[in-house]
Amino acid sequence: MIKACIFDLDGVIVDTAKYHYMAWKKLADQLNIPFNKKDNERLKGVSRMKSLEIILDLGNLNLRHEEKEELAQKKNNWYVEYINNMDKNELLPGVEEFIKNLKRKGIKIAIASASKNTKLILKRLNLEEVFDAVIDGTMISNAKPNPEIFLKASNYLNLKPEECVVFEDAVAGVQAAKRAGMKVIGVGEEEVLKGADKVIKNFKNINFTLIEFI
Ligand code: G16
Ligand code: MG
Repeated sequence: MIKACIFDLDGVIVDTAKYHYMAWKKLADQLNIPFNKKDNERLKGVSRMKSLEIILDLGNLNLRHEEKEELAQKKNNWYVEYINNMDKNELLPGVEEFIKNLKRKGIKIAIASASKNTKLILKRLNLEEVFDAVIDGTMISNAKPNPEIFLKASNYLNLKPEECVVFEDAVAGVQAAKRAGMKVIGVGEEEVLKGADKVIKNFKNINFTLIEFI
């Protein structure tokens, strides 16, 4: 029986992907590296440093660790500026209602996000107090597709992996959830999220039966 829903943040609860893209694009332009929306798809669910390495690869640029740290920091400063202007209106369609519904039914809810800015984002969305567990990029040593983040979440909730269902928009996240032994509902395109047990476009008109019969 499903007792908890574990949500990825970027791309599931809120569309921060567009702000990540704006900040990475600004950095890529400064470095004269061609970078477009299609390249950006490869950055979803991936850590900050790994994202930078993908961009540097596109420009065949090899930098020292300290230089990379500096660039990652620069990108993050721009990103934080963007998300500081974000509010509840940027929640993805149907999310708030779905979460309320789960709470009413006594289902635990958690966040498992690679982002080190998770706390700030939840604050901007007025959702700091809503989740029973928040596991973010500052609390893990292995990024998705490693299952660590999801296992930490179920552990924190005192539940077995098979009692949890994960909502993910990234391929790496779907793999991580599967490796954790959890059911996964993909949020996005069916062709992209093939490994998921089920795929939904978004949370509009989605109700509790979705997790009851998975
Ligand atoms: C998110 C995004 C990624 C981003 C990562 C790290 O993960 O999908 O694109 O690179 O967080 O973010 P930050 O630079 O804020 O630490 P998720 O797991 O919420 O999809
Ligand atoms: Mg995501």
